[in-house]
Amino acid sequence: MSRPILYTFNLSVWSAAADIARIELGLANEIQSQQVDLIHAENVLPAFLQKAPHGTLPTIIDGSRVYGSTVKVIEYLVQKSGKKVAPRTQLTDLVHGEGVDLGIALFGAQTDEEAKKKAEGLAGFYFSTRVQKMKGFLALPESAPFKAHIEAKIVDAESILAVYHLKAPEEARTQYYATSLANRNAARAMIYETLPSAIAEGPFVGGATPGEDDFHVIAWLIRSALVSGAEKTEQAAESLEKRFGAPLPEQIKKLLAAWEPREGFKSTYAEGKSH
Ligand SMILES: N[C@@H](CCC(=O)N[C@@H](CS)C(=O)NCC(=O)O)C(=O)O
Repeated sequence: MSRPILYTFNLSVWSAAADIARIELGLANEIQSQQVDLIHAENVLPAFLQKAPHGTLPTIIDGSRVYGSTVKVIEYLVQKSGKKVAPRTQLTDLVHGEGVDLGIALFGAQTDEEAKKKAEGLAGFYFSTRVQKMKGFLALPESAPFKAHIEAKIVDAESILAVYHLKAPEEARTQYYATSLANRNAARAMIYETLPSAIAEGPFVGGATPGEDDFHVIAWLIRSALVSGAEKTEQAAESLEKRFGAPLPEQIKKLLAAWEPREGFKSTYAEGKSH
């Protein structure tokens, strides 16, 4: 029988949670990892959607079974490893919550000026490349069953590009900026209140070693640090403090420090680069 495959992308935040877990749980040989390039919209290729109709990363395919969300993927990895890992709590749902969505954190803007900068930067490149690719996929006969799915993705990406290029109506831009600001405030509350109060003895949420929550939490934290300007993971604490204007809670500093030397963390954030 073929080995299970974990589909991930080395710039995707939720893929990072699964990549870290795969290594930390000792499954490097048991589960193959395969890259799906999100910049080139490979998750919307009909060949991928045939296997994984939800079309998001991470995804695990094991025989006829498809695990199509980060929660399901990590739960699967924990079970597969047979290791004793602290089970996930409500915290996992909280870091996946809409209010602290990392897409909004990364692609958001709070003013016209910021939106224009996004248009010229990686975010603008990301969405325009994807739109171009997805329009190409629509022309493929094998895309027919996925037409509605692909069209909806194009509409989403184009609406963000319209904000970036200040072509969206003022009302839509104001709404986008307000959502981005609310996201920033919710992220602050997560880092300064929710996460520290969920850590008991530490350094991990799960205790002395990472629990199921930890794989989700560390990926969320490193992405939040990247949004704060931390290109390297070692800059995470400093850049979060700068962005939020307050010293980080000790629990968060200790959590970040405890992850740095771990194999799953080092292999996922290769050369110490955040994503
Ligand atoms: N709630 C989902 C979100 C997964 C998700 O949105 N993944 C992103 C990458 S971090 C993705 O696949 N984006 C591409 C897309 O939506 O087209 C989960 O936890 O699995």
